[in-house]
Amino acid sequence: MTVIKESIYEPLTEQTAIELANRLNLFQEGASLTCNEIGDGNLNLVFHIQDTNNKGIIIKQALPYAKVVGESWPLTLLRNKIENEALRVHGQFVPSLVPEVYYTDEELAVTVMEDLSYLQIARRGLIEGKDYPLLSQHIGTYLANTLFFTSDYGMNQQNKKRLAKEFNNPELCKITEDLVFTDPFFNHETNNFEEGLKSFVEELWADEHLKLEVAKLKQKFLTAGEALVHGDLHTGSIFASSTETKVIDPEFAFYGPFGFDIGQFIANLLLNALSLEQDEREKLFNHVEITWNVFSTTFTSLWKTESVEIFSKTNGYLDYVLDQIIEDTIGFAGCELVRRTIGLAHVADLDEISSDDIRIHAKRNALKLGKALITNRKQIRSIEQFVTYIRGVLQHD
Ligand code: SR1
Ligand code: MG
Repeated sequence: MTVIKESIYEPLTEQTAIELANRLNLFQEGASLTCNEIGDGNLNLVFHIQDTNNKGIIIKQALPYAKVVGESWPLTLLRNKIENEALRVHGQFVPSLVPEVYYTDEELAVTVMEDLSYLQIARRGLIEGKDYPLLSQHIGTYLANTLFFTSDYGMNQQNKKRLAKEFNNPELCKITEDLVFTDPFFNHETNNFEEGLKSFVEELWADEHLKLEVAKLKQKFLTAGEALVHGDLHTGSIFASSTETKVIDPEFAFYGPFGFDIGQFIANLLLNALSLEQDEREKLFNHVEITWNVFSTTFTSLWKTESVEIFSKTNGYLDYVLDQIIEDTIGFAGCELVRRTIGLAHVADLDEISSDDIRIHAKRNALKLGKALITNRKQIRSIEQFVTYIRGVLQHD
């Protein structure tokens, strides 16, 4: 006889989230708790629970569908397990840059974690004009450590293969393959853009050279299992203050190319820069430079002191790897710029510009820059050249 195990999964409510918190004894017995559902992302429920002394926790729960679209887009609950595991693995290397996890429940697809509500989502803060002086230094450190130590340079080959299997994440990868690397470059129903962009978008769809370069970047995303990447490292996946940074939400984690997280983060800094006047953009360009410089110097020093790969000492090999990473970073950043402008899941940095003319102008710039980065990535050899190149593309706007 086959026994069919009934799933105990059901979406939490504010009341059942409090009941769960009570069962876990995370507050003093008898504490009076309040709960608000604060999830503003595309996929999950997020409950903020507090006692009367403002001690809090976060309960995050995956929904069995993509919230941004609705129940017509089913989505695996296993992403919650991927997220917990990625927080655990990355947390070994950068404990101060990820949230602490108190409890997980695979069947309920729930993660209970540290309350980060004293910080602000970096995207929102950047839109409000905050500087976050340590953001790029922290993210450069996060990227170098998480990428190096989960790669064949930083870990034993057998362990890496085992980890890569554990982080097989086909459904979430498919979302990125479609939404970042495919749909925006074709006339696809998931795209979403204003009438004022139509002629630019049609030009993009007709550009065979651009499409060939996107195909090469997609191939890299599909096949290069270089390191355990976060997989969705935009500024909405980062909590920040002037002194602290925490990377959250690694549910898209998988073994992918080194340059993917770096490119996504940099693209989201650039999307914020594009929402500003020319003379206000330098602080974002500065964050771009620092991110790369901290990443590459930290990666280099880990390579020199910690590498388990015998060829690491061979002259020219590190430079070859870093050259490849910067080229991929620039290309992936270009795809993310295009996708966040005309694809599914836009960014508030551009969408919240209230003047139609200014918004359309900023979005045209994002498309122009995205296309330029994708097609010219091989010509840009350093981060200084990269930022100079961006200024050049945008100088006549
Ligand atoms: C259907 S999911 C849309 C987007 O939300 C996530 O944050 C990822 O960026 C994904 O591409
Ligand atoms: Mg997310």
